[in-house]
Amino acid sequence: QPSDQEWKHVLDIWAKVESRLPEHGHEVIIRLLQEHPETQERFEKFKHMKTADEMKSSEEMKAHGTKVFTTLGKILKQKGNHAEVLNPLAESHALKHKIPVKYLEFISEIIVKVIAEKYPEDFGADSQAAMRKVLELFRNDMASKYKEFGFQG
Ligand code: CLN
Repeated sequence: QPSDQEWKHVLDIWAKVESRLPEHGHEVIIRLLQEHPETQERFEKFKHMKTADEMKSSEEMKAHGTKVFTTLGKILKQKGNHAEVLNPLAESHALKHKIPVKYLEFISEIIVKVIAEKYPEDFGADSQAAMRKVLELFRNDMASKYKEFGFQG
């Protein structure tokens, strides 16, 4: 379990992320689809897109990035007591969207990378490690819900 200090690192950097949440969420989605093209196939509404420029100018993709980051922020702020937000997310990602846990690992790494690029002064090694740990907790809890739903992920 992450310590109080680790949660503080995570929530301090997240407060900065929130100053430009739609932009950062959008960028994470674009980078995910570019670096892991297999993830693009899971999105009916994005799989036809061919170039990064098309993705950058897509308001629909920005809206999706906003949704993802808003939900992630809600989860982080629960400091581990996140079942109420996480359970419905696990259900939709397992049963409806069929998202392997591996893809959650992909997006976690990209989240850390993008934040590190945007806030190099405020997201040092300790904060990065704390964010990785908290995202791992999120994935582990998603994975155990997946099992309950009978999705191997
Ligand atoms: Fe996701 C929809 C939050 C990672 C694929 N995702 C949603 C919705 C979120 C949300 C809120 C709308 C409500 C719902 O369906 O439920 N996603 C998150 C969060 C994370 C996340 C938070 C992790 C930080 N999602 C993922 C990926 C995966 C994926 C691991 C593929 C690559 S990243 N998510 C989807 C898809 C939808 C969705 C396919 C449905 C999109 C649509 O057609 O509207």
